[in-house]
Amino acid sequence: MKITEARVIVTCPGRNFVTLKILTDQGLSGLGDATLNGRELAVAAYLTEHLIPCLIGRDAHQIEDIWQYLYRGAYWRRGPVTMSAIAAVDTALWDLKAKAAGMPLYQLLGGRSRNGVMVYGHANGRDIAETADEVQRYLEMGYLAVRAQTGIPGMASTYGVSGDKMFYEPADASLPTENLWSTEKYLAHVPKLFEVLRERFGHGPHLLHDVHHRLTPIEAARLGKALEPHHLFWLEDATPAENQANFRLIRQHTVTPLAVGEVFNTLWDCKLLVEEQLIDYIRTTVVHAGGITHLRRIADFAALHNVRMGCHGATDLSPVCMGASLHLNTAIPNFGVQEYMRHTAETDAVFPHDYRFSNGRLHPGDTPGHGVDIDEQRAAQYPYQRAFLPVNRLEDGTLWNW
Ligand code: GCO
Ligand code: MG
Repeated sequence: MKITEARVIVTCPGRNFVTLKILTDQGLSGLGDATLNGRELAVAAYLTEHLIPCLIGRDAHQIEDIWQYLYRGAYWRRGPVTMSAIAAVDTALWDLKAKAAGMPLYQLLGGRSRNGVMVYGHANGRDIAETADEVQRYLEMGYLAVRAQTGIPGMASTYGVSGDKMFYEPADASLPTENLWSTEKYLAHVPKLFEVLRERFGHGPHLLHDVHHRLTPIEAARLGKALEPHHLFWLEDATPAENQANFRLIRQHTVTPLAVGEVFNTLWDCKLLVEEQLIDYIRTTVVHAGGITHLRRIADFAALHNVRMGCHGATDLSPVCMGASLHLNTAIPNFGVQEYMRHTAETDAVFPHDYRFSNGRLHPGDTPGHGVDIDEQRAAQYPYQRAFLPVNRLEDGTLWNW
């Protein structure tokens, strides 16, 4: 099955998405997500200028060899732009192989290990009462796991809280907006949120929280300890993880489970975290960590160390990534949970897909491939619009982690 053509489709049905479509001499085509929030055109150019010319004429079945060619062969390794572009090629090739085999992708990855993929939704409110009402709304929709974020008294904005509820979108301006951050106000408030949630909903539902990289290791340890009575499913990105050894300090102080990795691109970014069992869930994704081929390698390595997968699934990862992720999550032994921020109706119409939500779980369909398509005519109606994620400053003006 020879690759005859490949093209990059950039579309903005409410937010930007970059999609790679690979075509073959057998008349089959495959799709891969290449979206990198706020840096979309860098990945599009990497694909168009540097990867697609190397793909034409190759055998689409040689997924591993093509992966190695694009990774080792580039000499310059890793990084979000490179790995998202490689991921798009890899995902499209797995889609093609599964279509050629006439099977849903999870069959090629080892078959079903479970009946559905548990997902968590995002509840957010301006204050604790509003967040608690939002958690209730998710539980009524059948969710088994909910992430809860709340506004902090004395702070104009904080990560994860917005006027939009179901379709929250952080990339909100054509230049980065500037937010202000106070660690002390945040640390004083968040444990109260989970106290209220456990009082109201009991210990049945899984509750999660995302710190979004804003604490130092010792502050993260303090928060983890304060949250212990409320039994979180996980505390996410408690501190930045460029220095993986930072997590040793958090781990020494708390048994609150830890999740990290949505900004990681390769196994090397999480090797120490996994090997030393400093985390419980690894959040790398199909699109940002080198596709199905590399994410499966991360999942297998994690399985050896009792770390489970908890893939990132914000709205800036397209339905193509979600479809592929669901197939992997269906097959691997060490699945934990999948994040699920719902896409808007406009996005769903551009990317028709066969996965379905029921009873707190997403279910991949049985159409051959990963089950997600693109309506190119519809996509063409939504031209690219530059959009940035915000930046964050401490109250004295120091630039901080957003
Ligand atoms: C999450 C994430 C996202 C990111 C976003 C950045 O846990 O869902 O932290 O909301 O902020 O993906 O592009
Ligand atoms: Mg996160």
